[in-house]
Amino acid sequence: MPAIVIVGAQWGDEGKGKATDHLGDRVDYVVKFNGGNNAGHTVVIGDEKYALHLLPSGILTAGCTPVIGNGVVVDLDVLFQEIDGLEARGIDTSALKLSANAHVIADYNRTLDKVTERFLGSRRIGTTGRGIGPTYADKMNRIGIRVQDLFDEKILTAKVEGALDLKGQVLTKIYNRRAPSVEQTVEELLGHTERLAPYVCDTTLLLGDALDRGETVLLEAGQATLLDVDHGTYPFVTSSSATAGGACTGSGIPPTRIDQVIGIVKAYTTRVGEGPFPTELHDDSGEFLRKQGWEYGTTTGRPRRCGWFDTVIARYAARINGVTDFVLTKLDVLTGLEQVPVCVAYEIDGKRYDEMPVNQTDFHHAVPVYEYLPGWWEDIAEARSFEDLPAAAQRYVEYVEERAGARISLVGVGPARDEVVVRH
Ligand code: 2SA
Ligand code: GDP
Ligand code: MG
Repeated sequence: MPAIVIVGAQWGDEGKGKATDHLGDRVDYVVKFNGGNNAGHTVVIGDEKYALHLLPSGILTAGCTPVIGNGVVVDLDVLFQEIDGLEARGIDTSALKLSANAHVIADYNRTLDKVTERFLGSRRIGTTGRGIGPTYADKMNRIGIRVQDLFDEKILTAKVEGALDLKGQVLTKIYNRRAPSVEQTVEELLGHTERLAPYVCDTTLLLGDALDRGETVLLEAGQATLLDVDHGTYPFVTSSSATAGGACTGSGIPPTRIDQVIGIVKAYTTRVGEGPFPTELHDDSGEFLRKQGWEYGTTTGRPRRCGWFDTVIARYAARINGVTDFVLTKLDVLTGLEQVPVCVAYEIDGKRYDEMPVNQTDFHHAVPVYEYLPGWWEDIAEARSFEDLPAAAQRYVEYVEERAGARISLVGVGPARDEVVVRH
């Protein structure tokens, strides 16, 4: 099994961390290929709960090499805080590898992220405020700072000067904020160089060689399909490529080497931040899902918006990512409902849509068309085979599978590592 991609198939927080961890002992490398410390992946091992932001979930599996790919934006303070936090809990992080081409989140970009959101007011995106968008904008604008720049003070100074020429003006003249000096920024970044050195390498070469030896590489997406900068609900998206295509550009692994794409879907839907969400619930049912599923941001603690499962979105994600298998998580959260609505299509201005409308404005007006499936009351946390699930829960899984466009290989019935039903 050369290279496997894991992607979020909704708006994030589907349980990618747990799915990656589940595959952990069967893979040799786990690669984070997009995003940064906006991500929050939770892994529960026994009584221990880990919330990972910048480090790939594979860091928790002994013998697996965790890799931060070129497509990631790295906050160096957060990187070392996370490493120190895990080391203090007895996790060996020394195998970590970091791409020399990954971009670094500078202080001014964290500030810009926050002030831009305030400036946008009602048009805000609802970002995590971690400086992600401005750092990717610098990358595209060719004024970004890369990890390798930290090893040459002259180059670093020239790059920071170039970036601050532009961004310092924006901060002071538009947002009325104090811009940091070039010296201050350079000094702050250089402060990390010595500790950073052992981790930095050409990760494309490392991964290419590993694949040539027949080793298995798991590429783990941050965020999700509907938050992808190209395929998501733009502009209410993150600023990176969170879909399977992004796994190639963000790691340097070519498409021809990828042979499995696993889409993670939650048994219902959540979204954090602004933007359209057709099946969102504003009533007691939404509160029920938030409470039962403990739907609060892993990074910011924000309450997540909750709604029913949307098969239109699942089909879209299957198509955009070439999903070969779905993992359906949090089925246990639906226990105790009389009936479970599933969105099968949208009605937009009197017309039925079975696929995502191309026009974003239409998507904002989409009214879900629901089918209602019978619910179940039995506790399913102990189920380990499909037959252990109550008939209504089995029906729910099969119904979603029929409409989502790929088989459901694994079903999550609780947060812990072993709380899964393996189907294929
Ligand atoms: P950003 O900060 O520029 O990436 O924000 C842009 C949009 O992307 C959304 N986004 C996320 N959505 C779900 N989960 C994310 N990670 C954390 C989690 C979020 C948290 O695991 O819970 O703790 O709040 C994540 N990261 C980015 C974001 O909400 C914006 O809509
Ligand atoms: P990610 O960003 O996709 O990795 O997801 P998050 O970690 O942000 O959010 C998923 C949450 O659901 C975490 O708190 C997980 O521990 C939890 N979780 C994952 N799978 C299951 C499941 O099958 N059942 C339940 N009850 N919780 C789950
Ligand atoms: Mg998350």
